[in-house]
Amino acid sequence: MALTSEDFLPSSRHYQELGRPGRPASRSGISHYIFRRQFIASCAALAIVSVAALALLTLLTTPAQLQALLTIAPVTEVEDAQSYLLGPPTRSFRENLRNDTKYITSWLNAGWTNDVMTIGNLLYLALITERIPIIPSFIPSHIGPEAPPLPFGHIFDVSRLRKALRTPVLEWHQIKDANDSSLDELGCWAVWPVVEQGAPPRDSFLIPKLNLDLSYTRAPDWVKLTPPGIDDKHASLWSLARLAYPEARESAISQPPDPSPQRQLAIPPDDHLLCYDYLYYTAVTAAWEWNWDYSPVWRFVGQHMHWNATVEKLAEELARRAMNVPNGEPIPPFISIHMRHGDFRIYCNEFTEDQCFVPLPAVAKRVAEVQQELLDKKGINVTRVIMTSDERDPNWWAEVRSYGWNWVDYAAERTVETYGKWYPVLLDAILQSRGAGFVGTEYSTMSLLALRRVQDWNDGAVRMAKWGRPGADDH
Ligand SMILES: Nc1nc2c(ncn2[C@@H]2O[C@H](COP(=O)(O)OP(=O)(O)O)[C@@H](O)[C@H]2O)c(=O)[nH]1
Ligand SMILES: *[C@@H]1O[C@H](CO)[C@@H](O)[C@H](O)[C@H]1NC(C)=O
Ligand SMILES: *[C@@H]1O[C@H](CO)[C@@H](O)[C@H](O)[C@H]1NC(C)=O
Ligand SMILES: *[C@@H]1O[C@H](CO)[C@@H](O)[C@H](O)[C@H]1NC(C)=O
Ligand SMILES: *[C@@H]1O[C@H](CO)[C@@H](O)[C@H](O)[C@H]1NC(C)=O
Repeated sequence: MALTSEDFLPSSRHYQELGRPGRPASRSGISHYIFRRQFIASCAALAIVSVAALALLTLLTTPAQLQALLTIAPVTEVEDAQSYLLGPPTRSFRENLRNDTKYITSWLNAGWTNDVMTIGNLLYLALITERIPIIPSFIPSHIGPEAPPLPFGHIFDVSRLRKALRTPVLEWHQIKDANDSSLDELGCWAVWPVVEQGAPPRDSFLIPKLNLDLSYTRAPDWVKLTPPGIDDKHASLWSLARLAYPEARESAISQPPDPSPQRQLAIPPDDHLLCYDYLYYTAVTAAWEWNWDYSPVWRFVGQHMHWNATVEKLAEELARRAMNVPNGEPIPPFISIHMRHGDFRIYCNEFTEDQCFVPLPAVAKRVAEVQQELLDKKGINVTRVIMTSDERDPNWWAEVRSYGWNWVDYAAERTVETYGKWYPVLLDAILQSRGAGFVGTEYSTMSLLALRRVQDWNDGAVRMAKWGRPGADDH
């Protein structure tokens, strides 16, 4: 979801030291996890001793016998998410939580990329609070409300993420059966009323979908990232983490909880399943932190959120067809572009769209810069270009064609009919991330994440084009 214009202005204030999330190490499910790791390590040690013993046996056995003995499956890390729950999805989420494990969750309420970042923030908070994250499904906003919720693991590779973060990662649909559910009451912290003065707790379509009756307690004022009086909506992730521990929690519960909308229950914030209304506007050191390469959430979480291989394969097929690359031939390196139009029109003020959005000649200039940088730094001559955009005007796309650039024609591919309404945006995000270079649209988080991915995953050359008035990108 688009932000208001002033939301775009990054704050230059840095109030806290840069934090590093500790390796999870506590009682609760994470120690359970570590216990399992130690157990596995012991097994591995045992296996090594056994192999050594086997080496001695070589003197006594035939090569064929030895071969058979050595091809026993290797010891691998246990990654069964279910072991952090009591079983398959239950009617009430509480029936499924382990009593020796602490969890953390939050909700979503924006465009898809904003929601991806919110989940990144939630995972970072899970690391620094030593709790097991329960990730909500994505809910549609820009793509139409009739699209079903999209599970996180459908688009991201959860098992790879879990290994990189060294912590279990759970999803709501694994815990509560959305088809056969009972109303669950839950006490949560309300952060939004603190940072957005006077606002109610941030709502989310997820609440009715998960059949929850939430009672909110206003978080203390000290969760705000910047001092009172500074107009900024961000909460500090490390301050929010304080609420996960008894001492800060005790003193923070000063106000009575608001009654829940359905059963009118006033419930203090849950400590078993810690929950916050909304974590999009959060940061460690400074507002709009994902804008910079040092972003702690990007470094410790976001960069490990790789694509689900099934969807990534589909994106590769589409890229191949878009660039007319025959099957069997490798996909040549390309420069990806994201030109964000759509609801960004509301920021154009008195300017017409032609005057406001990045004109294609300016985009072409950025593409040429990226090409030159790739040639200088890596000695590769990247001539292929793939455009992605939410623009629907066929005249604009015809102009794109005149530059010799390609794009995926989702209508011709019948992508929505075959895979559903989520897929064009998911596939476009994957295509953007696969560029050897990338040109994005300033202030778009979809562009921002593509930039981070191309920079860090592909060691690519990246540019953001400016817009909002005639000549905005002149340089
Ligand atoms: N398929 C497709 N959808 C887009 C594109 N750009 C924007 N959208 C849609 O508009 C939404 C924008 O919201 P968000 O992802 O939060 O990014 P932001 O608003 O640009 O910061 C996306 O999630 C898509 O639904 C694009 O290039 N391709
Ligand atoms: C925790 O749950 C286990 C079963 O899952 C049960 O045996 C045990 O009594 C419970 N402990 C507490 C303190 O409730
Ligand atoms: C990718 O998503 C599919 C569902 O489309 C799922 O079955 C599969 O397990 C996921 N793969 C990974 C590695 O998460
Ligand atoms: C819920 O119902 C839908 C459609 O009937 C089905 O596809 C889905 O697998 C069900 N989910 C669970 C958790 O049983
Ligand atoms: C890059 O490739 C294009 C098309 O093949 C060619 O016209 C151009 O001269 C090449 N540039 C360099 C620097 O090699």
